[in-house]
Order: sequence, then structure tokens, then C-alpha cells
Amino acid sequence: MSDEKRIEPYDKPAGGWDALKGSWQALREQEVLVKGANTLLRANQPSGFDCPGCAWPDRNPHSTFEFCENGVKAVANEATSKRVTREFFAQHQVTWLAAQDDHFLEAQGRLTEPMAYDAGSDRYQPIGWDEAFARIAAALWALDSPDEAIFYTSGRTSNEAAFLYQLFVREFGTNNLPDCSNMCHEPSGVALTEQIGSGKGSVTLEDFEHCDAILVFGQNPGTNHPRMLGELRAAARRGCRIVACNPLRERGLERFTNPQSTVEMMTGGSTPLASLYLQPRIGGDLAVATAIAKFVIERDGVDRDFIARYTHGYEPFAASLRATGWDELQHESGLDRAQLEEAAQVYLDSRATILCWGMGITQHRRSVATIQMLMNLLLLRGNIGRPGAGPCPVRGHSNVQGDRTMGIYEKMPAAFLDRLDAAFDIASPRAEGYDTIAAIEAMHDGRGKVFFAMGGNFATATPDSERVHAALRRCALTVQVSTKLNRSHLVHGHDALILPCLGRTEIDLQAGGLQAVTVEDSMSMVHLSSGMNPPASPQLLSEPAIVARLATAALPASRTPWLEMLADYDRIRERIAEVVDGFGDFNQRVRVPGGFHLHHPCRDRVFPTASGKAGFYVHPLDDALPALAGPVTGAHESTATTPPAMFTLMTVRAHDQYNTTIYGNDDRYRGVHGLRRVCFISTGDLARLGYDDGDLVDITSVWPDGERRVEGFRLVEYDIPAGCLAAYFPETNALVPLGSHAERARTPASKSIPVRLTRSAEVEAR
Ligand SMILES: Nc1nc2c(c(=O)[nH]1)N[C@H]1C(S)=C(S)[C@@H](COP(=O)(O)OP(=O)(O)OC[C@H]3O[C@@H](n4cnc5c(=O)[nH]c(N)nc54)[C@H](O)[C@@H]3O)O[C@H]1N2
Ligand SMILES: Nc1nc2c(c(=O)[nH]1)N[C@H]1C(S)=C(S)[C@@H](COP(=O)(O)OP(=O)(O)OC[C@H]3O[C@@H](n4cnc5c(=O)[nH]c(N)nc54)[C@H](O)[C@@H]3O)O[C@H]1N2
Ligand SMILES: [Mo]
Repeated sequence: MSDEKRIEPYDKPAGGWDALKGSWQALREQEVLVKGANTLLRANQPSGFDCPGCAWPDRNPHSTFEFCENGVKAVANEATSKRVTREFFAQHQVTWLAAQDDHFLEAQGRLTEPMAYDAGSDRYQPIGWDEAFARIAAALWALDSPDEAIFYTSGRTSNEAAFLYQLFVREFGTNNLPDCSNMCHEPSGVALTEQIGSGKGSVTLEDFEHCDAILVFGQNPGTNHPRMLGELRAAARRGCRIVACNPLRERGLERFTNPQSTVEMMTGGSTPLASLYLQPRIGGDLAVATAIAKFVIERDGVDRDFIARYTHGYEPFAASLRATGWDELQHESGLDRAQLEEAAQVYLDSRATILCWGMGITQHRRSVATIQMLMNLLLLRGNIGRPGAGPCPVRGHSNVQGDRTMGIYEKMPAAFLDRLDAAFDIASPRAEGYDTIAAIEAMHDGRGKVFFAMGGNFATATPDSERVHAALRRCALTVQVSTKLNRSHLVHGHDALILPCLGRTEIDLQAGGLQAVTVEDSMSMVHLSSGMNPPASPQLLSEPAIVARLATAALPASRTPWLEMLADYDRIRERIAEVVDGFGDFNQRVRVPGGFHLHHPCRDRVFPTASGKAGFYVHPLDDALPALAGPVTGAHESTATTPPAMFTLMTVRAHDQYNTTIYGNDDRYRGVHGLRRVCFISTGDLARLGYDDGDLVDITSVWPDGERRVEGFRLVEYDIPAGCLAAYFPETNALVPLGSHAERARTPASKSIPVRLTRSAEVEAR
């Protein structure tokens, strides 16, 4: 994590000694060497805490080390010895803080006491907890309707906190529960629920031991789910074929040296992962999946019994594929027929296949269609409901899946709400609430007046930054429950509160003794998580405590036993067992080491759809290209007719960041050091534009409502398809308008932004 700006291609495998060095540096920078190392020994252990890094499941609850470099960074940054104190806030005006970059904000350390914004001095000042809750209650009571309040959730929130939170929000009277999932795997939920009757992935870690092929679409596990590399490595070593589909050649999909394998580390050895690497153009995956499906049908590689017994819609689907020409498939995918057929042959040769995908699939306008085409592909060969086969949407935040299970969703099914009402004797509202985009629109036009965030960094994670900032500033009150300082504290409403909370690694002591929380990982394993570090400050409250105490302040007539449930989280889990499907005997089952698996009906080939069967869905390619929300001059219809300066930009994560949390300015595997304002571009496009590697450009996106621009990005010559660009999130979020999002799922299309490049007026890279 040096500050020297340099680009130097990285020729080593993912993992290896550099991963250990990265871990060590993270611990050193946060000055937590001893505490951090002890903390790590408890990460993802049956008696420890769930790593706040990602949602990838734990392999072996009995091994000593179950963490990765980026898990270490997440833990080190939470367990940091640095503190943001009242003196810090007294020293710095909010206007000054807002001018600092995200790395600076994160580096200040843990928040230590509740703070309230004081407009007179433009500073945050200390406030007591009771007074803070009273202020929120007063702001809520002042609303004309509960629907003027918005309650956001990020995906680190535990099941217990999430359950209490949604209960409070519904008892208050609204379903305005947008969450980070709206910007993440929402299209996976929409696509799979319609198609197979469940929005979750069906595979478990054990399936990775039984598959013959793993297809990885639009995901960068080397950075975002490093523990997944262990599974890919083990699979590759036993002969399983791995096919990667990604415009960028991500090192973590190519080669891996396992830092936990003494032999590989000592001999400098590594394991090749993907045996076939497809580099489609951005948004070309619908065509890739269609091409593979077409090949399977033409070679008669379909599982007829499975199709007849468990599916509907096969005939029209097969007919649509036969009618789709190879020219079109090649053109739309950006790949040639031989490459597509090679991938299809791997799929045909495999008896059991797992299909993984990430943000490279979900953050497009046609993401739901693409995911359904990938699922069609699995259905064709009966790749669901048997060992080693099934869909595997790889979730992001460590408990984002669990939060949804607990009811954090703006349109929770009526059956859930009925049970909630019966259990607590309340009448929860039935009108659909706001998702993330609707919430921004509501705040922007004055319908949303109080914004409360349980974690996350709404101001920076959302698209259309200028509009979002204007929306937040219009609010009467913004409240952030947070562990670390971030931009959402600095872009705030007329009144603003910061409520600091405990992190995963910390001891949670309530009236009834030490508490543990639970989380659900990406493969539906539910398990306990308990911290062991003393809290960063004695003034921190747990998230359940914040909800329970807010509820008692804001709902004085409530009959819900908030404080009783808070005293002992077993009481919360008892109520979860009453309300949430699959949580019977919750307290007993979650105490079995490793936790329990939430049953997925499709594992037994039961498809709880309207028809009782899984469906094939037809999705023509016609406008599969990253397209615009409305007609636009100079819109790019296809690569061939693209005006010279039009590109499709994808916004991706660097190796040293956790979403909007910037740990450092390096992106080791992509060879970038000391800077984040970079734009990856192909050799051919550089020549075509007459630019050189290293030149500074401004990036402009063009929309019906006008242009959006970010400035001063250094061009980096890179192995990326022609017409495609990549830059980092969140620096480029300002380019995505609210209106550019996934059809039906409304996930911002952060991976397909139509842009042009112009020479930057700036001389120096920032
Ligand atoms: N260390 C770390 N871990 C994290 C996170 C983090 O920021 N840092 N974030 C967490 C969260 S919330 C999430 S959701 C996950 C995100 O994990 P990922 O899904 O891996 O997220 P991204 O970095 O956004 O990039 C996805 C990949 O998609 C590729 N891609 C982009 N567009 C396309 C396309 O059109 N087609 C194909 N086939 N590929 C494409 C990009 O090249 C990139 O490799 O990680 C979680 N884990
Ligand atoms: N352009 C573009 N935009 C994107 C994406 C993209 O790929 N491209 N990805 C999208 C995705 S997948 C997601 S999930 C969203 C992420 O959106 P968010 O979840 O809103 O953002 P994060 O950056 O993960 O939130 C970080 C903050 O969470 C707080 N925090 C950390 N741990 C805890 C905790 O235990 N409790 C509480 N209360 N707070 C805590 C800290 O204060 C920290 O500053 O961003 C989305 N935005
Ligand atoms: Mo995410």
C-alpha cells in the first residue's frame, strides 16, 4: 500500500506471499498486530465471529485459520486501534471533512460516541443516547405519514438486528425498507424466484466436491471472495474444468498459490484454475449463455427426463434457440463461434455443473434476462437438485442474504407479514415500500423526509451521486448507524445524527449476559457469531440495542417487549422461529457447531412456482447491448456502428477496497499502485483514439436528461475487449443516472455505462 503511483503488470499467481504481506500490512497500518492476530484465530470458527468480509461460506469449522487477505483487511479495519473522538469532530468542520477523500475518512478509525450535527458551527457535537432517540422519535412523529420515513439497511447487519429493525419499521407503519441488495443481487432474486420458485442459490460447499465443471460468470473471487479460490483450487486439482467468462483476465480466476499450503508456498508452485477463459464484451453474457444452450440442443445433449418431469416451456425455448443465428451470437457476445463451442463442449462433457455469478451479471439493464438464460442452461441438462450441480449467485455482504430472510425487503410476501402480525399483534402495512432508487426519488422530490441507515454508506454507494447528495440534503433528518466515518455522515439532512455501534468482532453484553448474533451465508448456512474484543468505546451500543431503544422512544404505545428481547437475544430468536420459515427450534439448531442449513426446496427438485415446475424463459437478443434508459443522440447500437468515441464502461472493485471503504490505493493483481483514478482501455482503442497509455482523460456519460462527467482519469493499456472500459467504483458512480437500471429488478446498471472520453484539462494524475 505504497503511495508511489505506478502501473506494473503483475505476473504472479493470486494468493501466495504477497497475500500474506498484504494481510500483515493491514494489521500493521491499523496498529492491531497482537489483537488482530488473535482476532483472526477466531474468524469463521464455531465459537468465534463471522468474518465481516464476504458472504462466502466457511469450509471447515474446525480448522484454525479460516480467513483470507481481504478478510484480514476487513477485520483489521474494524479492530483498528484508531478512534474518531469528540475532539476530532470539534477540530474539523463538516465542510472540511467533506472535502477529504474516502480513504482519509476510513483511516480515522472507529466512531466512539453519538454525535449530532450543529448547523451554527458546522460541526458534529456529542449528544446522549436518550436525547438522540428522542430527536428521532420527534422527527418521526412530525411526519404526515409513516411513508415519509425511509429505513435503509446494508448487509452486515445480523439476523437479530434485522428482524427487530423490520418489526420496528412495520409497526411504525411503512414498508420503506430499501437495502444494499437493491444495488447488488436483486436481479438474481427476481430471476430465480420466477423461474425455480426460490431466489437463493441451491448449492452448498459440498457440491464443489462433486461437480465436473464450474462456470464463473462476471465475478472476481481473487479480490472479492478469496476463500472461494480454495474451492476452485481443490476442484481444479481433482480434474474439474473451470470456465471463466469475464471481459478482464482476472488473476484470481487464472492461477492461485494457496497461502495455507506449505508445499505451494515453499516451492513457489501454483494451481491453474480456469482451463478456458472467455473474454466477451461487456453485457455479452446473454449471448454467451444463449450460444452454449443452442449448442447443447443442437448436439442433443439435453436431459429429456428432467425436462419432461420438472419443467415447462421447453419447446418454445428450443425453437427460439434454433432460430437464433451464430452470426448474431458472435456479434453480440464479441466471441467467435469456436470459443463459444469450446465452452459448450466443456458443459456437455460435464455430468454435474455449478454456475457461479456476481456483479458482472447483475448490474446491467438486461440482467434478469441474462440470469434466466444461465438458469435455462442449467435446466437443459438437469443441473439442479443433484450432487455437484446448481446455481450459485455469490452474494456480497456477509449477511445480505440473511437480512432478506429476516424481512428487510420493501415488498415482503403477504404470508410473512401475516405471521409477523399474528406474532406481535400488530397490523403491518401492505403497500409496497421504496427500493433504493424509489427512496432517492422520494427524498429528491420531498416525499421522503427522514432517512435512517442501518450501516452502509448510502451517499457513496448509490448511482447518480449529485442527485443523491441533493436528495439527502433535502431531508429533515438523516441518521447513520455506523462503525466508521464515511461520506454519508457529511452529506446530510437539516438535522443529522451519527449513532456508533459495535462491530462483529466485539463483545456484546446485555442485561441477560453475553450475546451472540446469527448470520446466513451465500449458501444458506445459518450460524452463530460472537465477538471477543472489548468494544472500541464504552459508549457503543449493539445494533439490536439501537433498534430496541429507538422503538421504545418512538412507539410509546407498542406492546412489543423490546427491552425483554434485547436483554437476551434468545428471546429474539424465539420470535424469529415463530415468524420466519425454516427457523423452527432456532436456538437449539444454531448452537450445533457450524450451524444449520436452511432447506432449499430445489435441492429435492421441488419447484415452488405457480406451476409447480421450473420454467424455461425465452429472452431474445435484440437489444442485449448495454442500452440507455431513453433514446439518446450518438447511442451505440453495436460495436460495429459505434461512433469512434463511444465505449461501454464497467465499474469494478479494486483489491484494496470494501465497497465504499477504501483501505488503500493499490489494485495488486491488475498492476495498479498508488492511484485509483484509472481507466483500463485496450491497445487497439488507444491507437484508434490517438491516445497514449498514461494520458489523462475525462469520462462523460450521455443521457436523455444531459451529460454526467468525472475528471482526471489515467488511461491504462490493458487486456480488455475493444469498445470496453473499466474504472473503479465509487469514483465513477456519478456517471450512472437513476433511470439506468435492470429491467424489473431496478439494480443500477453500474456495469454498462455508455461513455465517451476526452482529453483531461488536468496535468497531473490525482
Ligand atoms: N475485498 C472485497 N470483498 C468484497 C467486496 C469488496 O468491495 N471488497 N464487496 C462485496 C460485495 S457487496 C459484493 S456484491 C461482492 C462483489 O464481487 P464481484 O461480483 O466479484 O464484484 P465486482 O468487482 O464489481 O466485479 C465483478 C467482475 O465482473 C466483471 N464484469 C463486469 N462487467 C461484466 C460483464 O458484462 N460480463 C461479465 N461476464 N463480466 C463482467 C468484472 O471484470 C469483474 O471481474 O464482493 C463482496 N466482497
Ligand atoms: N458503481 C457501482 N456502484 C455500486 C456497486 C458497483 O459495483 N458499482 N456495487 C453495489 C453493491 S454490490 C453494494 S452491496 C453497495 C454497497 O453499499 P453499502 O452497503 O451501503 O456500502 P458499504 O461501503 O459496504 O458500507 C460501508 C460502511 O458501513 C459501515 N459499517 C461497517 N460495518 C458495520 C457494522 O457492522 N454495522 C454498521 N451499522 N455499520 C457498519 C461503516 O461505517 C462503513 O463506512 O454498493 C453498490 N454500488
Ligand atoms: Mo453487494
